[in-house]
Amino acid sequence: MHSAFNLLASRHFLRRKRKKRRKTISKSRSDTFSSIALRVDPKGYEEEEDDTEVDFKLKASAYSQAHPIQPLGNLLLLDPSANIRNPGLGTLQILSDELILDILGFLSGRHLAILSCVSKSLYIFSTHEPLWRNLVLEDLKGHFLFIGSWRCTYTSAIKPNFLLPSIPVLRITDFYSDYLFQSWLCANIEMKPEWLEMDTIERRRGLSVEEFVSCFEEPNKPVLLEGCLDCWSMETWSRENLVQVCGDVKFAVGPVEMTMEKYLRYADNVREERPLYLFDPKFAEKIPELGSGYLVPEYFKEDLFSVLGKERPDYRWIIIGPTGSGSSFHVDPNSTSAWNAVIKGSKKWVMFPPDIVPPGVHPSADGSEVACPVSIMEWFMNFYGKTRNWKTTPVECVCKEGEVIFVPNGWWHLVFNLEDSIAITQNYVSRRNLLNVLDFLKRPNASELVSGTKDPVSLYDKFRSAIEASFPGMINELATKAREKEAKNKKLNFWESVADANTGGFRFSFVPDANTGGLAYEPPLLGGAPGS
Ligand SMILES: O=C(O)CCC(=O)C(=O)O
Ligand SMILES: [Fe+2]
Repeated sequence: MHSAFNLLASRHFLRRKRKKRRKTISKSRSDTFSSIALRVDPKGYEEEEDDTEVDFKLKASAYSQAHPIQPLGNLLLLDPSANIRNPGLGTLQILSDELILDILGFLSGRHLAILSCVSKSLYIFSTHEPLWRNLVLEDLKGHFLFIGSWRCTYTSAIKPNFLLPSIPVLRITDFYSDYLFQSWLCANIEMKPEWLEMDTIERRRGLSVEEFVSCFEEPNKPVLLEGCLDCWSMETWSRENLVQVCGDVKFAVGPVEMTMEKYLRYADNVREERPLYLFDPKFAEKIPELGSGYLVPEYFKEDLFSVLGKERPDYRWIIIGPTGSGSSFHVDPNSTSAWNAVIKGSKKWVMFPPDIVPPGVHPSADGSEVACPVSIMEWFMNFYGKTRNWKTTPVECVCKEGEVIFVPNGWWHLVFNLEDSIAITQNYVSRRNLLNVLDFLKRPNASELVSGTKDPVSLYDKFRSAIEASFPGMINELATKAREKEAKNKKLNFWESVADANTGGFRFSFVPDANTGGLAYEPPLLGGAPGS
C-alpha cells in the first residue's frame, strides 16, 4: 500500500478540499473520485488556498478488505505507465472501463474465470463483483447462500467442492480506475456527520387526528410522529420470529425471490454499493401473522382504496435491508400519500416538495420514468451539497426505531438505512387526496403512470364508481370545496401580491424578462412550498 489514496485510507479518512476555481457541478461519478485524488500528493495532503475541507471517513470494516484499485487521480503525479490497466488489456485497452465491463457481462462464470487468468488487468475486470452478482441473480435466482462475496457465492453453488480463497491471491497495487474504484468507495464510506445532523422536519408526539389533518395532511407537509408504535407487538418482528414464521415462504428481493432466512444471511454479510432490498407488497397475505403484527396509526385510518377490495393496487410493504441499503429518489405511486414506520434500525430521509426536482434526478417529460443514475451514497457525495443554498432546502431527518414518517403525496424522497432496518410502509388515499388520486388515474398515459395493479387503464372508472357506491356524493362535495378554496386563495393572493407584508404598503415586483430582455411583472408564488 503505497499510494496517496492508501496513505489517506490508513488514516481512516479521505480528505477532500474544495477549491474556489473548480467547477461546481460534477455530473459523473468520476468527478468525485478524480477530485479526491487531485487534492492529495504522494506525501500526504495538499495544503492550498482551499476554503472548505470535506472528510470522507471509511468504515472500520473497509480495512479488512484488500482493495487493489486506486482512483485515477492518484496517477497524476506518477508516470502513466505505472498503471497496469493497459498492458494487460492488449488491444482492448482503447475501450472504456464501463464498456469492457458491459462486454464481460455477456460472459458465463466459466469464461470470466478463464479470462481472469490472462493478465492482472483482466483479473481485476473479470472479478468485478457486480458481474458475479448478475450471474448469481440470473442463474441461481434466489437460491443461493451468500458467503461474503458474489464470486465465491457463485462458484460454491456451481462447484461445491471448489473453494475459492476468500482473500485475493494476487497482490495488485497499481491498477488505476475511477469507475472500478467508485463502487468500492461508495460501499465503504461512512455517511458524513453533517449529512446526518440536518434535521428540519417537524416532530410531534401525541398529536390529535384533527391537528394532523389541519397542520400536515391538508397542507401536504411531512411530519415525524413519535410514540405511534407503542402498542405494536415487537416480538413479531424479532429476527428469530421472522425466520420461524416465514419458513420457506419467499419474498420479493430486487429481481428475485428469497426466503427470509437466506435474505437475512445475505444482509448480515454484504457490503456493496446498492445492497439488495427485501420489499414485498404481499407479505401480509403470505404470512398473516405479519399482517396482524402491526396497527395502522390512527392518523391513517381512512383508506379509500379499500372500496376496491381485492382489486386495490399494492399498498403495503415490508421493507428489510442492511446498513447502506435504501430507496433512491422517487415519488410514491398513484399520487398516494404514505406512512413509513421504523420497527428496527434507523433511516435517513431527504424530501423535496412536489415542485422541486432533486438535483441529479431526471424525470421523463410524462412523469412515467425517473432516472437517478447514481447510487444513494454517490448522491450524497455529488449532489447533496448543491441544495444547501437553494431557496427551498429539503426536509430531512433520521427516523428511528418506533417513529413514523408521513410522506405527503407528490413529495420526492430518498431513504438510506443507517443500520440494519425493518420497516412497514403503507400508501393510502384519504378524502384529503382523493381528488388528486382520481386526477392521476384519469391521465391519458395512465397505462404507463399507474402502478401496482394489473389493469391500470380501468382503475379510474372502477375506483370512481366504487367510491360513488360506498360514499354517495363525496366526490362532488370535495370538488365543490376545492373550487371554493381555490377561489378564496386567488383572491387572497391578489391582495398579497400588492400589499407589502413589511410596510403594509403596496408593492409591484419586476424581474428581467428572459424573452424581451426588459422587465416583466413577477406573479406571486402560489402556495409557497414548506421550507421556502
Ligand atoms: O426505503 C424505505 O424505507 C422507503 C420506502 C419508500 O419510500 C416507499 O415505500 O415508497
Ligand atoms: Fe416512497
